[in-house]
Amino acid sequence: MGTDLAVPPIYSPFAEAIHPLYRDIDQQTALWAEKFRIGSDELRGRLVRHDIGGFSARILPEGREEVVSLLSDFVLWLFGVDDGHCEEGELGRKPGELSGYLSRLLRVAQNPETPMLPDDPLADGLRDLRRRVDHYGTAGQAARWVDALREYFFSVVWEASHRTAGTVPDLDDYTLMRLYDGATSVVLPLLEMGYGYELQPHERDNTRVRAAAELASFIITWDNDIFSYHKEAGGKDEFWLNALRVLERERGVSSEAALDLAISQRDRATNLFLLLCERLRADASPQLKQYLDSLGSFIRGAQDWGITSVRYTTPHDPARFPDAFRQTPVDPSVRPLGIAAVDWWFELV
Ligand code: 3E9
Ligand code: MG
Ligand code: MG
Ligand code: MG
Ligand code: MG
Ligand code: MG
Repeated sequence: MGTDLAVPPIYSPFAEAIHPLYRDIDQQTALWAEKFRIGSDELRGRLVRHDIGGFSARILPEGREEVVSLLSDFVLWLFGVDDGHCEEGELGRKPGELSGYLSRLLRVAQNPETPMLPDDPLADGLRDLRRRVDHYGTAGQAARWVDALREYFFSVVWEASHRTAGTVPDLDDYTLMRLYDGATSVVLPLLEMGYGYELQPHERDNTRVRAAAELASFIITWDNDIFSYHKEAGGKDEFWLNALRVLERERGVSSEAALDLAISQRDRATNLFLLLCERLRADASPQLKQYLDSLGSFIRGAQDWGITSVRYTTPHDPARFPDAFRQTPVDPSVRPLGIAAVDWWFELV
């Protein structure tokens, strides 16, 4: 059974929006998962009920339908890796073998024609995803996508080493790992492809733009840790990583107090994100403005999906969730988080 921790309404200044074809997209993703036989039959049966199509339709509410569909299939594929191999599978406790398998998958993403991993459903699904990334994106965006997959894979190997040793990282390490192991950075190239533009490298790699993207990852994964706490604390596995659990251990506090701390941290990150975006918009290209809007849609989409998907509400053992969001932060400050890896964000404004 999950915990009884009650999650209060959290602060979201972003508008709710969803692509009108969300139902079709969700159904197509179920067919795609079946065609490629992603995950075990049991895992796939669960994943296709999680409204991943609705999640993707919220991330790209006015995006090109084919790219929303590509994103939806890709997110399901990511859960095939994250649930299927890392959190619920044997490789999650064998970091060396996991890194070998993920390196082979990465080669398939990079060179889909490579005759590696024959008859591996995740590899076959990845070949299909790569073909569509090539079709809807540029060569540069495809390369960014492969690079982002590498950083996600690298972080889940780190996670697997903690799982193997049964150790919970400190807040500094957890925050750094979480920027990547929530698979948020792999979605970023699809934000561009969804609206058919390509950011110039000097825009995308600008320190403040990168900070805005990292802040979005932080907010999305901290919110996920808040909304998935019930599922994760109640799961079969004794080992699970979550910001609340890290805070409970590091500060020696109750889960209620850890929730308050996590909310203060994600509020401060949200305040800073808004401030940074406002300053960036002052002299941004239309493409950069769209990108910043998409980061907001990604944050809001993850929030709406987080409080509604049965993945997190777990109707057989209901999580105590809010049914709406707050218009004002509980913590209105932009005080640095005191987390070594990310405090530089707060020096940018
Ligand atoms: C998220 O962390 C794991 C990713 C692989 C999920 C795929 C989702 C995205 C790419 C979009 C980002 C969305 C998030 C972080 C929800 P975790 O804690 O293992 O996810 P879980 O659903 O199990 O709580
Ligand atoms: Mg579904
Ligand atoms: Mg995970
Ligand atoms: Mg998980
Ligand atoms: Mg192309
Ligand atoms: Mg989670």
